[in-house]
Formats: sequence, C-alpha cells, structure tokens
Amino acid sequence: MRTVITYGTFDLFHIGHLNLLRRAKELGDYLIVAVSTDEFNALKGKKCEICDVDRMEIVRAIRYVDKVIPETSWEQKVKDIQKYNVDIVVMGDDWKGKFNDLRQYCEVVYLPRTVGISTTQIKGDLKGK
Ligand code: C2G
Repeated sequence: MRTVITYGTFDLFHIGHLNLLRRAKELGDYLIVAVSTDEFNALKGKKCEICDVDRMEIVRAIRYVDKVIPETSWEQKVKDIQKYNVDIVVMGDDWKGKFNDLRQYCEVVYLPRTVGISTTQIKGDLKGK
C-alpha cells in the first residue's frame, strides 16, 4: 500500500484544494492530510476565516482523504513520514524545492497549482462586495 501525505491550511475550501487532494490520492492508495492548526497558522502569519476544527472536518469529508491529522509545526513532517510509513509527500508547486530534504526518507512530488483561485483572492473578492 502506497501512503501519500500532504500538508495545508485548507481555509475556505476551494477547487484548488480539491484538485490537489484528488491528484495526491491518484499517486497512491491511502491519503493522509495534515491540516494546519490555528496556532500553527499564526506562526505562518496566516489568519483563517474557518477554525481548525471545522477545516479538519471539511477535509475529512472529502472522498479522496483517508486520514486527517493536525499540523502543529514545520518539523513534524519527518516524524509523520516515519510514524505513518509514508511513501510520498505531495505539495503544490508554490512549495517547489522547499521540502527536498525529505527526499532522504521518501519521494517528494510538487504538483502544479490550480491557477486563478486562492483563499486570499476569495477573501479579497468578498471584501470588495
Ligand atoms: N493549492 C493549489 N492550488 C491553489 C491553491 C492551493 O494546488 N490554487 C495547494 C497548495 O499548493 C497546497 C495546498 O493546496 O499544497 C493547500 O494550500 P494552503 O491551504 O494554502 O496551504 P499552505 O498555507 O500553503 O500550507 O507545511 C506546509 C504548509 O502547511 C502548507
């Protein structure tokens, strides 16, 4: 069984997130998604519209997702890879190169982002209304 893991905030869940999760699942048999906690997002300088409990619940309901765990730190990825026997880490290519150090543990795949959609853009559009 090939286990895939990906990490993200998934705030205001949109088609870009769904495309990422669908393609991540296509690379294996079991997809784990680590959803950033509100506390970790504060470290990332991100303020979420949707709280972490609800963001995790929404991601958990996606048909491609087999397990949801909290993402609480940058450093947890190595522990996750070992704990869950991960074969592939998948991220959108805005992160291209950032996680290459994980290649000593497993494959790392960067997938093209879905153009034309982002949580920031959605928030901006709503503010303009
Ligand atoms: N994404 C995408 N296309 C978009 C928007 C996002 O493919 N139009 C991807 C991102 O590249 C990322 C995932 O969807 O792989 C989640 O995006 P965010 O919620 O913005 O996650 P981010 O804040 O980048 O957190 O440790 C890694 C971080 O937790 C990633």
